[in-house]
Amino acid sequence: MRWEGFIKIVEHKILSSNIKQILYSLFSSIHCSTWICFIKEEIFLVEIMSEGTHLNASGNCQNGFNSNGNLFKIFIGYDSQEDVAYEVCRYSILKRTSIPIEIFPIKQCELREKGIYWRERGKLESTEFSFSRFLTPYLANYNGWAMFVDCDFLYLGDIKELFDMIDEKYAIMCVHHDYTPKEATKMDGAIQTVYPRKNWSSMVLYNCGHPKNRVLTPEVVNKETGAFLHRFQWLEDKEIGEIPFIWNFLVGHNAFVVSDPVTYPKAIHYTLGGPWFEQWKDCEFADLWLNELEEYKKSVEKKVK
Ligand SMILES: [Mn+2]
Repeated sequence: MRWEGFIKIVEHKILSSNIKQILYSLFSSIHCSTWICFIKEEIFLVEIMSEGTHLNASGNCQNGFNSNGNLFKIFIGYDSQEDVAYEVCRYSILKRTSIPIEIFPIKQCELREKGIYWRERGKLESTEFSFSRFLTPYLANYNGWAMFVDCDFLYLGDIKELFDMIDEKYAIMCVHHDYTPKEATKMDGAIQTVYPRKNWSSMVLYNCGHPKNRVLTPEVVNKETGAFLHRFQWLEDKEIGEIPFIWNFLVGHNAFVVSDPVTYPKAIHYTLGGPWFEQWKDCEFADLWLNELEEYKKSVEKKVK
């Protein structure tokens, strides 16, 4: 069979994991620029392009495939209080990605059932994924690069741009906020704490295969302090790469300067609470999130029909 030109099939099919594995190994072995999105057992987008392949700056990632041949995994922190935020965040990523990705929610109840997560929820934990997020390298089998992101994000940019920034010399990469929140409380009254590297852990590219990240075993994630984990104390400063702030644009903290278009967010982070909460329905960039919600709802209706 010969693929020519540009074929774009938008499909929504349930695949068994066997078929998924076969398809995946086929495409990855012939190294054509075939872009597939698998979400769990669903394949819903296939794009085949004849144009050349892409190498990122470090030269080891092709067409969004990790150097280990796996798809780029994205873990989104899931909170049962903010289910709709998760859905819209996921939708906003999938809609704009031009590389193959897999998205998984980090659900505390599932991790508890599997015996991977057992720590008691502390008073200072404002979400269900406050600590479970640090299981990202473990959940990715300490293999390749994977991203963690909070559910209170709205993506306006293509994940490929983030993926292309990956630099193998780092153990993790994230936005280095210089951030002291002015607000005493966040969302529905949870206490806001202030600490160095606040908000750095809300969106992180993890080099899961980096030896230093082996530290993040379930045992460590379940017992270590918030300071150790959120400040990345298992790493040296030089092992933490930097990503431009527009990829973790903090509503209420970062500013878009009209005269400077590069300050426009690629990923909006509604860190104080987003429009899915009544009290934040008029916050900055609320309209963008609400529009995305409408689009997401329509896409669900279409699937049902
Ligand atoms: Mn957040």
